[in-house]
Amino acid sequence: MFDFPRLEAAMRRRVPVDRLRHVYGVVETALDLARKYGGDPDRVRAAALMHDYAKALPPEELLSLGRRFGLITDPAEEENPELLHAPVGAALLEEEGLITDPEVLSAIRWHTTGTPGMSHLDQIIWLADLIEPTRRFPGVEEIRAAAWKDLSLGVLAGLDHTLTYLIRTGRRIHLKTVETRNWLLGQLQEVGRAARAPA
Ligand code: DGI
Ligand code: FE
Ligand code: FE
Repeated sequence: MFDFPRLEAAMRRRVPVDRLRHVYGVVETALDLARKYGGDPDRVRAAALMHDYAKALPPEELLSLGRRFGLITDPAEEENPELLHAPVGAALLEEEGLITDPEVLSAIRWHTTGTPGMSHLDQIIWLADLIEPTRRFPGVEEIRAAAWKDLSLGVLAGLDHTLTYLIRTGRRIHLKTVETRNWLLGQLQEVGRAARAPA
């Protein structure tokens, strides 16, 4: 279903070697998560391998491609065009005929902000991107621990970390990041998997 040698060659053309180390970390972690929580290994591998396809594009090019594909949805993208590497990457992969599978394209498209209603595969890729072995930042161990307890609790811990980081560093928050966090919190509270601490 996926031509992996062709996909790897396309990644090597577009993405520098240090970023490829992260990419292969995401592949391994995403496959580990899929072994624990389920998921089609070929789709998981394809989405993980290609998720940062547009990461090396300069900001002006991300913005112009974002405009061409109609992917600008939030002022945060003008302030930080790097946010567009996820949806632009998915659009380029589709246009170039490298990935046609809608589930894989969705996981790539939403791998930075998430989206309310994100699928199981979307969640595996979002989380693997944050916790793969080369990621080292304060708090990553807590997110890893949550990830191996419960996939969605891991994503929630990751979103909380990202939101806290964005506030601490004075950045604009993309509306999708907030919407995804609130959606996931609602889902988890509904089934009693997330508890609300007293104020
Ligand atoms: O591409 P990666 O570095 O592997 O990881 P990623 O696709 O998750 O991108 C991470 C970057 O995205 C990081 O610099 C924080 C930024 N980011 C994520 N959510 C938001 C955001 N930046 C802004 N301004 N607003 C967001 O909501
Ligand atoms: Fe990324
Ligand atoms: Fe990444």
